[in-house]
Amino acid sequence: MKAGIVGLPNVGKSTLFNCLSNAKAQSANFPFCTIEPNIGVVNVPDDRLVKLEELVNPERVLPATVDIVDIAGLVRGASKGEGLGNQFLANIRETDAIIHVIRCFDNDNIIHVDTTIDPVRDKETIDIELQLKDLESLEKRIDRVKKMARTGNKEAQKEFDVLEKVRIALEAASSVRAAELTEKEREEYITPLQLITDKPVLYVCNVDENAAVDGNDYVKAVKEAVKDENAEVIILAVGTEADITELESFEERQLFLEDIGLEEPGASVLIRAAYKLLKQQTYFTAGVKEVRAWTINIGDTAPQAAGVIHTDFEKGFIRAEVIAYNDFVSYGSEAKVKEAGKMRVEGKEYVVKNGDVMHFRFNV
Ligand SMILES: Nc1nc2c(ncn2[C@@H]2O[C@H](COP(=O)(O)OP(=O)(O)OP(=O)(O)O)[C@@H](O)[C@H]2O)c(=O)[nH]1
Ligand SMILES: [Mg+2]
Repeated sequence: MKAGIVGLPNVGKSTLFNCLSNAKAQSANFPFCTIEPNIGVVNVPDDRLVKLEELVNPERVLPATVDIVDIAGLVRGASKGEGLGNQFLANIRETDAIIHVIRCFDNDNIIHVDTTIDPVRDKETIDIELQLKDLESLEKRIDRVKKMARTGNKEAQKEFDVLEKVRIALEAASSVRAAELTEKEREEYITPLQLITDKPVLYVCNVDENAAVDGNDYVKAVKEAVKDENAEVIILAVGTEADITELESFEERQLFLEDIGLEEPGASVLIRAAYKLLKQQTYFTAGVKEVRAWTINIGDTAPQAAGVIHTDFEKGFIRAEVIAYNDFVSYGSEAKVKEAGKMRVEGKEYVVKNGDVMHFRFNV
């Protein structure tokens, strides 16, 4: 699963990328510092994993991960080739969700490509570029479908009608995700096109240290502007958090965070939100060798969940032994859960629940 970071140049995208991932991207105070995309793997922070580690005391712990892609900044005209962002929009098209970074801090020393600080304008600039890019992809498809529809192909006519609806929405500067379509129409005709503004989005307001907890007027304006989008807005002091990640010890980092009024890094909150945005959930395996979080789609069955570990587990699936996370924690160990008769045996149809601790039985 992959999330892509978009935004104007010099708003803190690479700095954010560096807060999230161990891969270090170059970040500097000039527009278009990033040219080649940076790709990093980010651990998804999960308190349940910490708890399971305490209880099981395994040799190692492996968290769930999300891939993050940081691209060049987009500017007005990017969809038509301005700046550098356009050639990298392809990298964004391959992602599953968008993290849109918006500058919400004043600082005369940090160059803004459009001179003044106006987060709502900036957000619209980016939206419009992404929408124009989508329009371009959509029109290519429309051309083809139109020809098929002319020959009397009923299916093509149906598709054409749906595509037209979306084209009109895009031309009215609305994103694809906001277009009024039935789930079936979207799934059948729109999802395969991988349109950028169809992907779920999360807004990150990059603020100064003193606004890290409550935000500021810029954040208020962004929230007001997106209130109908049903999208999450996260406040993050990106520059400060980048400084914090440079500190050596956990204690030092914790002290610094407390100092600015945070219990945990905003970057952790962001990653969890992205994970949720990707409609992912976690189940665990908890053995003495390894406690591990596995990523599955919400709604996946037990064999599908087993398949994430190994395809043989799915093919040869016999049954799953399942302990609800809360039972594992309240009884304290697998043995005690079994004693209490709280371990369930589930078959092929079982839909895995978030936090299930699982063992699979299979034939190879
Ligand atoms: N004051 C302040 N400066 C910041 C903050 N976040 C980033 N910066 C600075 O802004 C400059 C640009 O940051 P980058 O992360 O390189 O920006 P970018 O969005 O990746 O820029 P491009 O790659 O050029 O598109 C750097 O000098 C950062 O140190 C912040 O929250 N506050
Ligand atoms: Mg950058």
